[in-house]
Amino acid sequence: MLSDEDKEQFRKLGYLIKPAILDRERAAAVAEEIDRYVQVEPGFDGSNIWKYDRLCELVVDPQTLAITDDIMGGSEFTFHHCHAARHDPGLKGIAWHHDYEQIPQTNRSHIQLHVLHYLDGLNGTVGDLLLLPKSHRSVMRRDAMAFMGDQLLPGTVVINDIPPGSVVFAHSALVHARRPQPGGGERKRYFIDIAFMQDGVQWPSYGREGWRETLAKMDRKLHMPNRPKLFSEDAFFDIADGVARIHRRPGSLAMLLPEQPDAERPMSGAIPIVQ
Ligand SMILES: O=C(O)CCC(=O)C(=O)O
Repeated sequence: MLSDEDKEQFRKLGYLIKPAILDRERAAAVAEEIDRYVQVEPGFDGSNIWKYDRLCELVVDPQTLAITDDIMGGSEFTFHHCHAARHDPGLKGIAWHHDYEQIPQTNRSHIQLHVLHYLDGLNGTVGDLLLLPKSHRSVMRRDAMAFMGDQLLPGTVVINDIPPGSVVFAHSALVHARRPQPGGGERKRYFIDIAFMQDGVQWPSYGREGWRETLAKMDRKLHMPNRPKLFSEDAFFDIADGVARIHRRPGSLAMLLPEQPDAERPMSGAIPIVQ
C-alpha cells in the first residue's frame, strides 16, 4: 500500500499526507453524520462512537488499516480513540503540542499513530494544520512547546491546501498545532482523528471511565476476527492509575523501578533513547 519512500518519509519526518483518498460519497456520508450529532450531542468525545455507523466504518476502513499496517511495520495495533468535529468560523487555535500517550514521557519505543481526516480538505480558511517534522523522535511532555503558541518555528510545514477527502497520517509524538484563520465560506472544516497503538507495550487508556465498554462495543459491532487485537482492552492500563502513580513524585522516577539484573550499563552517564 505504501511505497518504500512513503515509509521512509514517515520514519524520518513523522508524517505522510494522502490527498483525496476518501471518495466524495463516503466523505459526504460521514460529514452528514457529524452534522447530525453536532445538533443532538455537541459534547461528543468519541466514547460512544459505536452509535455512529459512518464513523465506525471509517475506523475500520480497509485503506486506512492497510496503510496503518505498513506504518506499524506489520505488527498488530489497537484502536485508542476517535474524535470528530465540525469546525465553524471563529474556531480557536491549539498551541504546539503532541498526543503521544505515555506516563511519564520517557521513550518512543513503539508507534502511536494519528489518522487525521479532513473530509472537506483544508483551504486556508477556518484553520491550518502546522507540523514540526522530525519532532516525533524527541521525548518531551505533551505541552512542552505550548509556550510558543502557534508561531511558525524553523522547519514548520503548513498544511492549508489539501483537497476534500485528504488524510494526514502523523506519528502521535509529532509536535503540531492548529493555526486559526478568519473566514470559512462554503467549505466547512470537518476534522476526525483516529488513534492506533502499536502492539508490544501497554498504553494509557482513553479517558478514565467507560473505555473498556467502548472497546467491547466496537469489537462486537465491527467484528474483525483477522485483527484480534484491534479492540482489545489488554493493550491498555487505566490512565487514572498511571497518573496517580507518578503524581507528586519528586526527582528521578528511575529509582522506583525494580533493578534489571542483565541490563547493559552505558559507559557514560548518557541515557540511551529507546526509539
Ligand atoms: O484541527 C487540527 O487540524 C488539528 C487538531 C489537533 O491539534 C489535535 O487534534 O491534536
